[in-house]
Amino acid sequence: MDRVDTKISKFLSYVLRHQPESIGLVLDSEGWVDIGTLIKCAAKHGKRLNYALIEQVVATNDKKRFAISEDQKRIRAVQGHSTKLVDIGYQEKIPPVILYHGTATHFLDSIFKQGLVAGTRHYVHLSADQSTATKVGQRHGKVVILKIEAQLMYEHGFKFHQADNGVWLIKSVPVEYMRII
Ligand code: HQG
Repeated sequence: MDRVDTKISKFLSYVLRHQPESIGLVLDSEGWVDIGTLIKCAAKHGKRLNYALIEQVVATNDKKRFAISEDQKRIRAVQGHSTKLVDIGYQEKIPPVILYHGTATHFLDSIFKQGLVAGTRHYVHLSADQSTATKVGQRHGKVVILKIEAQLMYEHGFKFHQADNGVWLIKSVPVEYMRII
């Protein structure tokens, strides 16, 4: 992604995941919004977008954060939401034996008291591989990787989901299923 695309991706993340009301946008409960409406609302708030730019950002986005509907009319963020407007009905999915969570050392005391909690987002995000988890954790400080006993959790009745971009989602992870690598 070039610099312009990164700026657009950040803007789209903000309005499609967190603060749609900041530009007068209404998302449906699955997170979708009409692309024409998005372009109009963005323009009213000084952000010039057009369909081709949006399509390019969706196609080239490094983490495949967004999806365009089959009829090409609507767009949504595939995961990462905090807005209460959205509650995506993710399918349940059987996880691999192990998943990973990248975080920062300064969160560890709290994590080992409470377990992993979703915080402002709707889900705790887990990664299928350690290198992705490292990148996620580095955003917060000195990185530490937690190994999560996903299969065991699944056997114990925890529900796992996977967003279209591969990110694993779960509501929480109790302390007994994690250890530091
Ligand atoms: C931590 C990015 C204290 C948790 C990434 C994390 C990801 C606790 C932070 C996606 C805690 C939340 C999500 C507890 C969890 N006490 N801290 N009990 N439980 N935490 O950004 O997982 O670029 O909301 O470890 O790639 O870092 O936005 O979640 O460090 O996929 O597309 O609280 O965001 O994707 O931070 O990242 P975040 P995350 P995008």
